[in-house]
Amino acid sequence: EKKQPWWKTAVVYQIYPKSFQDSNGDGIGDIQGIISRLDYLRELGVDALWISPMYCSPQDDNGYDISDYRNIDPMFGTMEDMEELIRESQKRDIRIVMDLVLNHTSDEHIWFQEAKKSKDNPYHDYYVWRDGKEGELPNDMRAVFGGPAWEWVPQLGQYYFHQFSVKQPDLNWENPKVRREIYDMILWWMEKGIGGFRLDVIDQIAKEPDKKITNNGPRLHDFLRELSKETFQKGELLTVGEAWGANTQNAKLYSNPDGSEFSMVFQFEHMVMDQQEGKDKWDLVPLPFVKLKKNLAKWQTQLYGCGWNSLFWDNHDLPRIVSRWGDDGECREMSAKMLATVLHGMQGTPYIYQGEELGMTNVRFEDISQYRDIEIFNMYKERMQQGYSKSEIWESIYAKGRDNARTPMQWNGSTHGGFTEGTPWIGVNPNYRQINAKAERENPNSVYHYYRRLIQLRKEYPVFVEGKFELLLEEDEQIFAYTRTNESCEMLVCANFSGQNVNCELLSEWRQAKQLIHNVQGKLGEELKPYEAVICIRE
Ligand code: TEU
Ligand code: CA
Repeated sequence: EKKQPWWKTAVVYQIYPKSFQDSNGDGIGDIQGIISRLDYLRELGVDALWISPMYCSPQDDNGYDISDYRNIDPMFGTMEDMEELIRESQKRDIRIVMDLVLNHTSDEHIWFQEAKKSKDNPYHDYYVWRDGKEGELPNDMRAVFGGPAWEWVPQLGQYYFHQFSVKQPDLNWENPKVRREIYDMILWWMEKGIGGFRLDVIDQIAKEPDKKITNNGPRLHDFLRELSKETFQKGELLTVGEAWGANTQNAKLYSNPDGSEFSMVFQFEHMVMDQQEGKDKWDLVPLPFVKLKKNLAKWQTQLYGCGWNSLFWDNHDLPRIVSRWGDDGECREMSAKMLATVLHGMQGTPYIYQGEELGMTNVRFEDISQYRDIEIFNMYKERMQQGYSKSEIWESIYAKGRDNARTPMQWNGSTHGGFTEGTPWIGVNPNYRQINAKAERENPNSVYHYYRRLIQLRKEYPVFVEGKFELLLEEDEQIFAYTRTNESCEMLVCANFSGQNVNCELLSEWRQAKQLIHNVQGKLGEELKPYEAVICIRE
């Protein structure tokens, strides 16, 4: 029998390097900064670090616009620093998962610089071009960050296609030479001892703009199988595709246990539920809680035995979960622990986004100039022109702006939260004096120690990894409860997702069971307190 791949028992921690730890006072997080915090991460107990892109980049989209895949941006350090990070992590049994952006490059990448010189340049066909006339776009497709998806290049009399910013031209995956370049680059990183890859917007590589197809193009899974075979399958890697277009059907291909594509996929069905259907993420509606539970349950049951889930609430594109679906005021600690409990109790590989383990919150800057994200700027401009009210736009930014997740990591109560001795590239959340890693580590009842315990439990009890999932109290408007079961035990995860006391009959059956973790001191009562959460087990 094949032994279980390491990533099935792993917990991954995501680092947004620009905002994690600055080591040289320039206000920007860097590789030496990460190295200096490895002991913290080791203490937390995580097995792998997914680090957002650190390759050379003009930083139009914070590194998701790569100008050289084989070099580290000087802002983050050198290749020697990177190799040191890999070695130092290995010493602590932590693997490095790199972010790979393969759908597009920066317009400053040498391939694009060449490509736009002439139509017969050998690199021209590395990108997606259409003939046309100035002002007459090939079609009306829009870019994710606003504006048309086509950009005119006068000297060629052609448009290039970009699903993201103008400075992120799409690569042409139809061209076998492009694919080969990418495979060689990946193999080169694998030789350096990389433990895995997160593949940015991977469901968008097989675009067919003439048919207005962006994600899930007809050739997508052929491309992915080839990619995997030529690269990942030569190692024991954790690979996770980011796919906003994933559903439970295609997720079984992405995460096929035969290893033909990836280890797992990031899917977002549960992340778009608090927006108006058919509209943008900025168009807010309250979270439909019952729908959320049923959706997560669907992923748990449909992938059981034939796929693998990634479990996450947060990343660098999403608001802070405690502000989003918990209560970042009075019940901040309780609700942060509750959210962690229901997530880490499920089957899959859990991801923790930097600061989530401290219960870090969204930020409310007062002036647009304090923000840094291109997506926020473009939305602000567009919606101002479209006549939205200022207050409506600000509520959207406060609720969903990507900079909520990108303010610096809060290490301690000193100036700028211990993130930098200089001026941070984006402001620190003013609540760093209360919420920071030092305070959390010193307090045994903190969110941080609760996360540590959850991570340990996953290592101690195989039922976390293999147990079958069953949703209980499906229609309940406040309680999120489910069991996980294997041959030797049954485990209950039960949480109050609301700020009210709620009666919970279920608990009487479990009162004698062993409590593995509980965010309230003492025994289980008849009712759950606001955001109370517990995991118990019967062996
Ligand atoms: O994000 C994919 C993506 O589609 C996002 O732009 C998403 O729609 C948006 O953030 C929701 O607000 C990935 C990266 O995670 C993101 O940081 C990059 O900007 C994007 O790809 C382009 O590379
Ligand atoms: Ca720095």
